[in-house]
Amino acid sequence: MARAKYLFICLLIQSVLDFIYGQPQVKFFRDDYKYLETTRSFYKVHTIHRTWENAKRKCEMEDASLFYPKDQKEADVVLTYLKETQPSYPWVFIGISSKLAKGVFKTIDGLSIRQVYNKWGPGEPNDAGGDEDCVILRRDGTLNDDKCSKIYPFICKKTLASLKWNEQCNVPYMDYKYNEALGRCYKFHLNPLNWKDAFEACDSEDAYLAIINSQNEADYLVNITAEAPKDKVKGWYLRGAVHLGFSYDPSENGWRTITGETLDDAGYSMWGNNQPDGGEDEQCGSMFYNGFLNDISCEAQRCFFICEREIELLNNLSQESRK
Ligand SMILES: *[C@@H]1O[C@H](CO)[C@@H](O)[C@H](O)[C@H]1NC(C)=O
Ligand SMILES: *[C@@H]1O[C@H](CO)[C@@H](O)[C@H](O)[C@H]1NC(C)=O
Ligand SMILES: [Ca+2]
Ligand SMILES: [Ca+2]
Ligand SMILES: [Ca+2]
Repeated sequence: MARAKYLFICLLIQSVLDFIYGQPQVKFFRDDYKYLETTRSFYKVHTIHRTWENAKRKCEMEDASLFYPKDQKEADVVLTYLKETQPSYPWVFIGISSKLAKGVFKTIDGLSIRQVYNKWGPGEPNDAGGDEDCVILRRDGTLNDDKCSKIYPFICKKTLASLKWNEQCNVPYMDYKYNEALGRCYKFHLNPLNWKDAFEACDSEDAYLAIINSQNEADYLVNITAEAPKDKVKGWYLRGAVHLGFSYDPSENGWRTITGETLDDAGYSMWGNNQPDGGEDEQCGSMFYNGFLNDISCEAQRCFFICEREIELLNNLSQESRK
């Protein structure tokens, strides 16, 4: 009896450890990426067309890379996926170019095209007009060199093997930081977006636009806002506020968190001077860098934002293992 109990506890601890340390087995990268078992990788078809260079950069921003097929098998499964999701796309940019040396086609990670999938279409590459340095993959599986400045759809790829698991926060992103006092993880996003896009960005990371539930949490958000290297981010965006997870709900005639609570019930409702002041033009929520709340436009203003994530599941498991 004692032995059986001992065995049971060992098994329980083992399964908890497997769960905690075996995280890369959890085949999750982001909500908007599709996992394909054949190649043990995640893919996202980007529907906003971009130049080759911008496509490459966009994938890097998502902690992924511009897709190119490594071999026939990968070309087949990804084209099948593309045709399922975007039946009308004739081709996509892929991560192969001859931008560095004319006529020498290399993958974005420096391999010669001969080491990967290199099934050119008839007569290609032809460097038409002397200006075709970026490669597209057509629906029929053939490659063509085309102008890098054209704007086409593209696919980003993340391999399961390259996925790093943030064990404290139980997410595959190392830039979520755990705050012990609050028992939560946060990420300060340094790419300015409007409120709606910021909401989506947090959601795709299995998190949500941060909700302030206490003065402590407000203080912490002010701290991470102060520490973020904001000055390095150039360009046009609204400085001085970060998007948070609340907005005006006309049906309730009041402000609600994205989980549906009033600000008072959530635990923090310190508005800035004269805020909210925007009326119908400002029906989404933000925080001034000093911690006071501000109403802000849902679409017109881009600014930084903070995502918050609970790590309930891991906490529950570690409580189990202590029993
Ligand atoms: C914020 O930073 C200050 C100064 O570094 C520190 O004393 C305080 O404990 C921090 N507050 C929170 C909630 O992290
Ligand atoms: C974790 O535990 C809390 C209460 O202890 C419970 O409300 C919650 O549903 C649990 N979460 C999961 C994912 O099991
Ligand atoms: Ca061509
Ligand atoms: Ca919170
Ligand atoms: Ca305002």
